[in-house]
Amino acid sequence: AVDAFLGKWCLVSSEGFEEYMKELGVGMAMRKMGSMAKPDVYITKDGDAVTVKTESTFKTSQFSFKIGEKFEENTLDGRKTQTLVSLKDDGSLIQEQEWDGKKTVITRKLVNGQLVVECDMNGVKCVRVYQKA
Ligand code: DKA
Repeated sequence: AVDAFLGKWCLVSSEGFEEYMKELGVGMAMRKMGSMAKPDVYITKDGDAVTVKTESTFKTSQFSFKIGEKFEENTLDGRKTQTLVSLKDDGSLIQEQEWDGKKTVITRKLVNGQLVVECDMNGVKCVRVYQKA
């Protein structure tokens, strides 16, 4: 279930994020702020609705979803995407965002008690690790 993901998470490492943002089409000014930000991520659940809130000095935003139900997401960088989140058998959460004929996939999994976020856009990958607060 999604329960293992619930809680407050703090970014501890990030690799390839600048390149990933570039591939997404994020402009230079926002890439700079995105690279510097050390966000806290709050994952909460209310019934079967899950909310992921990302809080940083630069920007705070959140999205809510139900597993397997498509929704419209407004991303941190201002894209409006059709998003589907699914839960794989191995326990990882797969977030697929589609917009303008483009697609990116964000995978969240728990590894040794840390939240590992892997982003992939056209094969350009980024890995961000969060520690439980
Ligand atoms: C994360 O949760 C990364 C999620 C991807 C964000 C993409 C756009 C950010 C632009 C500032 O750590």
